[in-house]
Amino acid sequence: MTKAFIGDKEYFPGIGMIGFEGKGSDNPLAFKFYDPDKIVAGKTMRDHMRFAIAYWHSFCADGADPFGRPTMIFPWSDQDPMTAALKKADAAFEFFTKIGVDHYCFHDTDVSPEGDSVSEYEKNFHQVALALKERQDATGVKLLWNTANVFSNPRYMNGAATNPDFDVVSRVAVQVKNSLDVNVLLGGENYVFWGGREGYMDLWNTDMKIETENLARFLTMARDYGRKVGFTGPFLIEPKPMEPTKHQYDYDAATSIGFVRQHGLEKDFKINIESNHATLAGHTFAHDLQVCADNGMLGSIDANQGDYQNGWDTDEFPSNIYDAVEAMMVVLNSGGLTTGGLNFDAKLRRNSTDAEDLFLAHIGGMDTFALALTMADKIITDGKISGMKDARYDSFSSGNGLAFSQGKLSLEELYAIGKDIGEPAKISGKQEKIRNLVNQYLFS
Ligand code: XLS
Ligand code: NI
Ligand code: NI
Repeated sequence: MTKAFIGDKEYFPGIGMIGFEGKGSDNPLAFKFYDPDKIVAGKTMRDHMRFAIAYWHSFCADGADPFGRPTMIFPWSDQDPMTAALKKADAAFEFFTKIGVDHYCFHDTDVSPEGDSVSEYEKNFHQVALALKERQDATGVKLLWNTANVFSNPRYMNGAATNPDFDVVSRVAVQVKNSLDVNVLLGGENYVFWGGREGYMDLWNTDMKIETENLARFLTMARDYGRKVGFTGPFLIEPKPMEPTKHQYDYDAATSIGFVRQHGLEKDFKINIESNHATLAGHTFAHDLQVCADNGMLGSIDANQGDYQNGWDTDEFPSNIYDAVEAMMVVLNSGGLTTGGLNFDAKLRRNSTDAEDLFLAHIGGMDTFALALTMADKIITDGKISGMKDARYDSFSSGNGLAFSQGKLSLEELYAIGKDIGEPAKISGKQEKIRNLVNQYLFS
């Protein structure tokens, strides 16, 4: 592409390509830590991060909240919904290019008008998909994942694949089949299921067994169809414990992995961890990532952060370095993201209304993770902390401990050893020492 925008109109005038200027720069529209071609731990920063932009937050969320009307007037809006969709696509690809991110993610209804009938929905979606393909080809930007929005339309008020009404379940298939077709057309690297209404508001009117079995059946059908039409990447489940429903079936990483295994889907499914969903479930971001990594199920990441005071899914842009360092430790230690990426599932605050705010928000998020990558690499390479952690488990690498970990001891044998040992020596966990070391790595 010779110019930084598509079509005839520039939607972010006055903002050029965002470059790396280093930590001494006082230019707000430049990266301080994200240097895309810099090699860290054997790969470029760009390849480690695989950053993606979330279409829904960046180009659809207009600042409205339950207490107030939209605050953002988009220059790509238009009376005609299809014209608006194409203008929005131009604005989106201009943004991807200027911010220098290689991937994006979308729901069907973010990119294309739903229309008044199934056939209109399909016609619109496929027309927009071809337009997206053209823009992908022109810019080199790729689809990290897409998904179907089966939670906003009123027809999904009682659930999507878990709806008690079969007619609604069949309508979910309309959106998911089309979304898989479009994924294949656009070369999507993953396909996501977020169960935004797959749960319940009240157990008194809910048959959990039927609902969860229907969900598993639906996911199996989607897997089979995806494979049939040539989708080779992983299907991703994105856990979230609640909101919009009181209880969502894909509660957290451990629950979702158990569900996937229970239904024999573990070869095709992995998990997409969103930081703010992990914290909503009462975990840390790193906890849910580690659960996935330990199970070989870490698919992709929705990078954002919540508010520590209210805990909701506030979807803020990530700026917390400690959380990001812990996350990047898990990513690096588990061999890195392969088909996944770091998708900024984050939105501007309602009162962030300048055109440059979308750039500033992403620059901050990208710099946070770039800095975190560098720090995590330093901590891992130095090895002090992992040495201390490993030493805590030394007793399982020889003698009776080794026999135990190899499954060679019966309870009676373990009992005899315990009886012989009597009172074990006290061994400090050294938590404070390790935390102090972390600060030394981060700030010296
Ligand atoms: C909402 C979810 C959603 C998914 C995609 O909380 O994070 O945005 O990522 O449907
Ligand atoms: Ni998400
Ligand atoms: Ni979310």
